[in-house]
Amino acid sequence: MLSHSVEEGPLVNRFRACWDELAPVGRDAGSGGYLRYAFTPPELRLRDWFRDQAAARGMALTEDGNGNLFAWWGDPGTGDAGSDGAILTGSHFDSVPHGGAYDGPLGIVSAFLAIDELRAAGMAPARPVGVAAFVEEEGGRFGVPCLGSRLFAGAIDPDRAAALTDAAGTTFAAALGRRPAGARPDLLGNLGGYVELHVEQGRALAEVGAPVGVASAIWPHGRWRLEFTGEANHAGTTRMADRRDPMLTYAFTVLAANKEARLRGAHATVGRVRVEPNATNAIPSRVTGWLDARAAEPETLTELVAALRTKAAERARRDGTELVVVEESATPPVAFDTDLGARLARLLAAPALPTAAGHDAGVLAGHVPTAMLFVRNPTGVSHSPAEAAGDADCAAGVRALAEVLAELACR
Ligand code: HGY
Ligand code: MN
Ligand code: MN
Ligand code: MN
Repeated sequence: MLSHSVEEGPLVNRFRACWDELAPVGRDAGSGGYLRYAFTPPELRLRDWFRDQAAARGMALTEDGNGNLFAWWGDPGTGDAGSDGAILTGSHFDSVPHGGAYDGPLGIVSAFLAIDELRAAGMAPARPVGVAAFVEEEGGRFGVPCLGSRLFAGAIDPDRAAALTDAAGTTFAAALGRRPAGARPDLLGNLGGYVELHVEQGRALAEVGAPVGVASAIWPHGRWRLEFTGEANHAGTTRMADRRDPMLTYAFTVLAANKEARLRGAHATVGRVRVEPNATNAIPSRVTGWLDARAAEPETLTELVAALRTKAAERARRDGTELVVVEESATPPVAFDTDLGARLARLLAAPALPTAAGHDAGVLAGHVPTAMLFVRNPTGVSHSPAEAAGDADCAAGVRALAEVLAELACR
């Protein structure tokens, strides 16, 4: 059993050395946030870093034809290994625009360092241990979150994924360089569990004074594209009574989303909008907004979105505009494997906490026993340059992940 007394100093220094390598990759000098979109130069650089880390450890590297990378400690078997299957850990490299440094990469760096800790403690894998880098977790380039893990798990049609486009019209298939392979039951069937380490995207651990926590659940959540269509016209010569201005209906809908969410203790955000033709002196022809809505219970989420659609449709009629709502992605409630979660909470003497953030673990949880570890974030802020995690807490996260991998996969 890996001793708890792994000295902070050397492990913190190893973490910091790793972290300093990645810190400049994709960092925006202006905001201090990260621009790491799938298959763009910064993310490709991180993929190279992943391959180098695997090679430096003599770990076999596999790719699944969907853009996901896997590095293996122990021979990655194939076929249905059932509960004795491989244990996978890891996370994602991509970021939201100007996102934080830790959301994603922390899970991958911690996985490699945890394997180093296990090897240094003289351990060997009784079951293959894999490190995953799942592509397009944020949906920041192609619009569907957890795209890589959804493809891997067969949770999205590969043809739909292939045709997704970025702002420049490049398809996912073009960026990937092939039609995505889609579901990989040969790999998935070989997994006996998935444990993802992630920076906490909130302040619960800071408030209870714990460096590491275990996830108990992920709130159901989804994304809806709201297309408001009106009539383009001159901003100066068009009388107010003659307008069919979609910006009005859009603005009303954003305020209504906020109100309806607060009424239900749910979360609703419209953080992304596109205006056409987007001219100061032209009434828009169309305004497209993306709703991100989440709630602790699926019924609450369904009710929130239904109420919003009704209110927005009524307002559209009043404004003489049209509204089309398209669900772009939906994530049902994720209940992590309770036995595994309880086992890890006991093993680590760590608190269990729910999250409203989506993760690749939320996708894998539908297929293999899955758990998540969180590392304290003193600011509690995420999807922002203000996201933070202390080196000592990150080292504690590495140690915790090493304990978990020792417990689940080593002898
Ligand atoms: O959006 C999310 O919840 C996650 O950070 N991708
Ligand atoms: Mn994120
Ligand atoms: Mn993340
Ligand atoms: Mn003019």
